[in-house]
Parts: sequence; structure tokens; C-alpha cells
Amino acid sequence: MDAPTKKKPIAIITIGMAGAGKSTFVQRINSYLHSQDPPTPPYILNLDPAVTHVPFEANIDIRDTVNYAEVMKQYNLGPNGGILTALNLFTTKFDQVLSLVEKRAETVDYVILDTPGQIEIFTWSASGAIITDAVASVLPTVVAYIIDTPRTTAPATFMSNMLYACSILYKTKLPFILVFNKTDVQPHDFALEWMDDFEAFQAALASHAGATDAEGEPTYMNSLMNSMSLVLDEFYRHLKAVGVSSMTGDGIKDFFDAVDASRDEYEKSYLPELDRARAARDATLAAAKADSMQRLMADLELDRAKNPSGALADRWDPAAEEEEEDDDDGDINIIDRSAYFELGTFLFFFVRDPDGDFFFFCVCVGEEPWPGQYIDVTRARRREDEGINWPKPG
Ligand SMILES: Nc1nc2c(ncn2[C@@H]2O[C@H](COP(=O)(O)OP(=O)(O)OP(=O)(O)O)[C@@H](O)[C@H]2O)c(=O)[nH]1
Ligand SMILES: [Mg+2]
Repeated sequence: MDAPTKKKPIAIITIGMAGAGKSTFVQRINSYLHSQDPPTPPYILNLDPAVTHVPFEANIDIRDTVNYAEVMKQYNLGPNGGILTALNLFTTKFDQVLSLVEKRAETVDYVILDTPGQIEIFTWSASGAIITDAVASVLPTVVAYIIDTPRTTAPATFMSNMLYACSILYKTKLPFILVFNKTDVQPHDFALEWMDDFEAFQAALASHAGATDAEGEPTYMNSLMNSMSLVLDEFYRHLKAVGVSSMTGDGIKDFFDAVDASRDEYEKSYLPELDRARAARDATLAAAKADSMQRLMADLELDRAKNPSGALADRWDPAAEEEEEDDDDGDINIIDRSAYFELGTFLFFFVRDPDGDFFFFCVCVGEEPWPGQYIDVTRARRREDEGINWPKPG
């Protein structure tokens, strides 16, 4: 009998407001997975080009491919435009990222993505959508929406955070987990109560300062939020919510239970929707192709009739085509930091840099807390002065 095939890894996309604790959360779940028996190290992607220090060892790091400061300089951009452009440039190489991820699918259980601090850069950009859709089309994927619990205790802030989560849920249509982070500072029971019972939320709203105007009437904001709490009630039914502390590790197991339970949801609701969207897109493309082919043939007929000798001169020459073909765009290659071999207590990594040069570095696995932390022997990262000259569009 054939051995049971391994289930595909689940991709976890962490999204959340600036400073909500996304990177600390990724570090915590990474550490949790390493501490399992046997350890199940995840495959981690850092998509934040502007971060100077990530508290985990990413397998693929956008900073290895795009120099964010250089992008800002070259395109005269501010910090957010710089992050967005860096992400856009990285997305043009995302096919390479996907193939690296797919190569590791047999050996990992989780693929984790840390996204840029400014939430809208990922959630409302074309590249964020492309990355999310690309990952979700090859792996079961779940969105972990990280919430800064101590900063959502005011009903109005809670509601705007939930509206944001709601917009991401309906945009991505992926299984969604609300992760109330920093429960060491503020337990998340109030949030669960508000999600479970809209009357409890409305009562909190009414008792909050500024709920009524000078005449004692509910303010416009208050009435609006009252009505919206009824609308959101439906949205809450589609969500799982967990409370965690990325600082202490509290609740991380609940998070993974929610992630594992999402696999079913992905297969039952996201995949059929994806197949339907693919079929619709293929049909539209086929129709457009058939239409342009028909018009081309009609034009050719006309051309041949008008100028019979010209048609002979236009014949396709495969030899000429072959010569032109060799201008591949592999100038920037995504680095998988985890291609290595092992010698004693050292792991030796061979990496190809974007210029095609090979270099290596090694990791001591003896006393290190994490197998995977590395010591730079030659140069594990591009030199500061080695900016990439991305071509300007148009
Ligand atoms: N007390 C407490 N602090 C936390 C927790 N998680 C994160 N923090 C703190 O929150 C701050 C922001 O954490 P980050 O992990 O950098 O947050 P982020 O969402 O990745 O931030 P950006 O990527 O810059 O938007 C840091 O000071 C963390 O130490 C937690 O569970 N409890
Ligand atoms: Mg971060």
C-alpha cells in the first residue's frame, strides 16, 4: 500500500496595523514550532523591506532582493511610496519565490509571511493582492489579522479595526483568524463579548464618553456605530478569534488549533471559488483570443489579396527568433537562505547572489538556540554600496 502523502503546508499571512505585533507574533509562532517534539520549523518570508531587524530568521527576505533606501532615492519617493515600490519590484519576481516555497512543501508544515508595517501597503496594493492570490492558489492559506488589544478597548477603535478586518476578509475571501495580541497587557474577553453579543457592544458604546451631544441626544457617530454593530454581527460569524501574547507565548496553541481547523474551510469554500474564477478567466481569455485571431485572419486575407508578394517576405524565420530569445530577465534571483549541507556542527550554505556569483556562509549548530541562525563568513547580504539599478518604467 502506498504511504499516505503528506498534507500540503498551510500558509499563514500575518496582517495588522502598524505596531500591532506582527513580527513579534511571527517570532513567537516560529519559536513555538521549533519547540514541538519533533520540531517542525516553518518556512518564513519577510515581506517588509523597511525593517532593520527582524526577530526571526527568514528563509526568504525581501531585503535580500530590493534595497528599500535605494528605491526611495532612485524614484524620489517618501517612506511609504518606497515600501510600496519595493514590494511591487519584489512581486515581479514572486514566481521564483513560489517555486522555492513549493520545493519545500514536502518538508514543512507551515509557511509564514510577515507583511510591511503599514497595513494598507499590503492590503490595498496590487502587489499585496498578487502575492496573496499566488500563495493561496498553491497552498491552503489563512489570514492572521493581528490586533493590538490594549489599543482597541474603546468601542470606536474596536469598530474601525473590525471594519478593516471585514474589508480584508471580503477582499481575500480566505479563512480568517482574528488574533487579539498583547493579552499580557489587556485580556481580550471584552472583545469576545462584544463580538458575541451586539447589545453588550451597544451598552459599552452608550456609556462611553462623547456618546451623547449637548442636548443629550446620541451623537451621529454613536448612531452610526450602533447600526454598524448589527451589520458586523453577520461578519463575526465567519471568523475565529483567539487571544495571544506574543510576549509570553500564551494562547499560541489555540492559534494553531484555529489554523489547522481552517484547512477544511479553505478546501470547501475558497478552492471552489478559485476554480470558478479560473474557469471564468480562461473563458474570457479564450474568447478574446478567438476574436483577435479571427480579426487577424480577416486582415491577412485582405493583405494577401492586395499585395501577394508582400506575404512571402513576412514569413516567420525561426533561426532569427532563437538568437533574440536569450535575453532572460534572471538578473535578480531570489535567495533561499536554507540551501545547505552539513559538516560536523557547521552547516555550510551556498547562495547565488543577484549577479550570479556564488558565495557561502556557515552556521554553527552546536550551542546555538536556533538551528538556522547563521554566522556570516564571507558576506551573507549585499554590500551597502551595491544598490540595484531597477529600470524606470516607461
Ligand atoms: N506587551 C506586549 N508587547 C508586545 C506583544 N507583541 C508585540 N509587542 C510589542 O509591540 C511592539 C511592536 O511589535 P512588532 O512585532 O514590531 O509589531 P509589528 O506589527 O511587526 O510592527 P511594524 O511591522 O513596524 O508595523 C514592540 O515593542 C513589541 O515588543 C505582546 O504580546 N505583549
Ligand atoms: Mg513588523
